[in-house]
Amino acid sequence: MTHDELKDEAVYDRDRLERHLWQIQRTTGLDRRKVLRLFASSLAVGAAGGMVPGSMRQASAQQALTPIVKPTPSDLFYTLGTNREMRWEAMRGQDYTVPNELFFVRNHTVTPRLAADTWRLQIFGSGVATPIELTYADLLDMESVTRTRAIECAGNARSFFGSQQGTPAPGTQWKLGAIGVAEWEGVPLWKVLKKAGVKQTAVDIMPQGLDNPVTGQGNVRRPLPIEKALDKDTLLVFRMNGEVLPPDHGHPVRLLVPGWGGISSIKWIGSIEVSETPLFSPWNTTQYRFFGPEYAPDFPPVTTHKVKSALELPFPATLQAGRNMLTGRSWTGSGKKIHRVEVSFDGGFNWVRARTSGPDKEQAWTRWTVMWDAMPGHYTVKVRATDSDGLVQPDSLPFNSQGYSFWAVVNHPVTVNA
Ligand SMILES: Nc1nc2c(c(=O)[nH]1)N[C@H]1C(S)=C(S)[C@@H](COP(=O)(O)O)O[C@H]1N2
Ligand SMILES: [Mo]
Repeated sequence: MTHDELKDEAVYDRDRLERHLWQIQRTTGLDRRKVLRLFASSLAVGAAGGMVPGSMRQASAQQALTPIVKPTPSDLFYTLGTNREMRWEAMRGQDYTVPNELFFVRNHTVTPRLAADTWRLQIFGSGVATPIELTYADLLDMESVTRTRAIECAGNARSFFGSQQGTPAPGTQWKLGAIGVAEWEGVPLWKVLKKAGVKQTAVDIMPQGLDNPVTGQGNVRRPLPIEKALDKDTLLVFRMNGEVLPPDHGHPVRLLVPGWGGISSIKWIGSIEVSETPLFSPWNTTQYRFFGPEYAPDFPPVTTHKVKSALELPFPATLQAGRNMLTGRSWTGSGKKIHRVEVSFDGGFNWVRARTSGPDKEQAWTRWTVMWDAMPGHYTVKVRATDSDGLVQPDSLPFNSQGYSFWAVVNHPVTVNA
């Protein structure tokens, strides 16, 4: 790195830090001094007395301690191995989208540091007329579109297979925070595939990441049927919420496959094979399929999400008795809209309608509120959404051995104090 690049990098980190601090202030209502102190203690870089790391040296010291580049303080995230789960209580009072600072991170290995100017995207295989290589500048020269869409991990809410149904599934024990909605800017993938002369006979594509290979499995890569690859909303993304795509979310370029399990949205994309014959990787054979006696015998692969809801409260939560305005969000991957949201404060006996408001964008989510006049005691609060296809969140789900797509009603424990 040259001196100037180092300086840019430091400035970039400082900018991010500023925005991050501002976000924490906003979500917690703490004053700046308290936020700084909290932040310094969460960094563990030995920056004594609430100092903010502003130099490159400190930024890299932090990186050595964590495989994730952005700060992920424990009041905004749960740490789950190489991943970070968004705490839903941090979404209360936020706008429609999740700020980049708060967006969950799901890494199979570690976040790679890739430079945009040396990045290349290779497109090749029996399904294209001519292999091509694209630079970052080539991509930015093409006409881009902006879409507000969710990315949700297929394993989101997996922990409830264990805690609610008594059948724990191995894997990251997410609660409901492995989802985020952002405004993504990118070039529709079909336009890039067209440049390579994608054939009528192509059946699958295989996008592959440039992050470190997973032991025994190679680079992260998951085949996608050509129909979904050519969908007008499947994008090669280079901006997220108006910022350059951050390192942890795929810098310089990632795929966005709306409505599908997050694994399809390959980060740090480096190549795409296009094939006239079906493609396979561990991510569509031994993983990301529904293995279980109550699923079809061919063990269907994970594709579109079902309908889900989350309360913007700590899990478990404590409230004061009296009138409480509860807030939350519901979303659907397979339907177009959220049709209805109902909440039960008595374990599912009586249900009241929540009031939805604001946008309800396709393959994103809708916000809602519900007033609860709460008496002291211990409660299980349940939220149940119905989407525009009439799909209703069930009370329980058939088990699948890898714990994908838990979309049943979640029992949210709430204590109300006098
Ligand atoms: N190259 C690469 N792409 C990847 C992953 C990965 O580890 N490496 N994780 C996938 C999974 S399982 C999910 S849920 C999403 C998470 O995206 P995010 O970290 O931006 O939230 O990225 C997907 N794309
Ligand atoms: Mo995922």
